[in-house]
Amino acid sequence: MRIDVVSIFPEYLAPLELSLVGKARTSGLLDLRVHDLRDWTTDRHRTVDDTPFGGGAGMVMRPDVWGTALDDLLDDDAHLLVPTPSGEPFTQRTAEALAGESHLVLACGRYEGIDARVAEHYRARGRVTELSLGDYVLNGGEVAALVVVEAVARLLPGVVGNPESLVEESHGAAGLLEYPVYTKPPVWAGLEVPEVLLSGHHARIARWRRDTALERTAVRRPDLIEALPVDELDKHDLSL
Ligand code: 6GU
Repeated sequence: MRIDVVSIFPEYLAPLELSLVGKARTSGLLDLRVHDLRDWTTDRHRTVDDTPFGGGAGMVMRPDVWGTALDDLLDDDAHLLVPTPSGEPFTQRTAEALAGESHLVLACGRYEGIDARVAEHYRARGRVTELSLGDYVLNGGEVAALVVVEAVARLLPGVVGNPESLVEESHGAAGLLEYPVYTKPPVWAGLEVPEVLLSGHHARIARWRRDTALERTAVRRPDLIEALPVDELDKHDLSL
């Protein structure tokens, strides 16, 4: 997969050299390039923003600079992603869909955002998705780009060493939060690991994990319980 990230703060994307994503890059599984938007400016001050038409606080990113950059980076296969708090929710389902793409281009806005004509223009020419991480405001799209790249890259074949670790996690196919996990020592700070996990009884362990996942999801994310297809609940689930 190829990913291009465009930002006026390319240094913000430095963590993408670390850990799993960094390894995916050096091993050739991921061709990730970070670009400085100001490289596409032509004026002496390398201007990327201006005051909003209609008035109001803050500055808006100019469409002409973004247009030059995106014309260079977008090809017929590319999917343009624009992180913005007014975008559609970015979820594990979004990450799964994006992991099947061959080329993503992430346009990181700052200030009050990017002139709306940029998304409109490229939507008429190819695929464009404006994405939001959640209901809060960040200073720019860079942190969201880190999130999107990491969530997508770990789904690419070969990036996560043991693909089984992708199976039973929160927001996976079960639609539940993950069950709590424990390791050694069996007693820590006076707290014991739940006895069933030491029992070696695989069916009881599976049942306990399902029950705790359901309980925790009901308390923390009742919206996810509401969204569960009733036919995916078994008799024991319904007794909880
Ligand atoms: Cl994608 N961008 C910004 N600037 N703020 C956000 C966001 C994105 N998602 C949640 N808040």
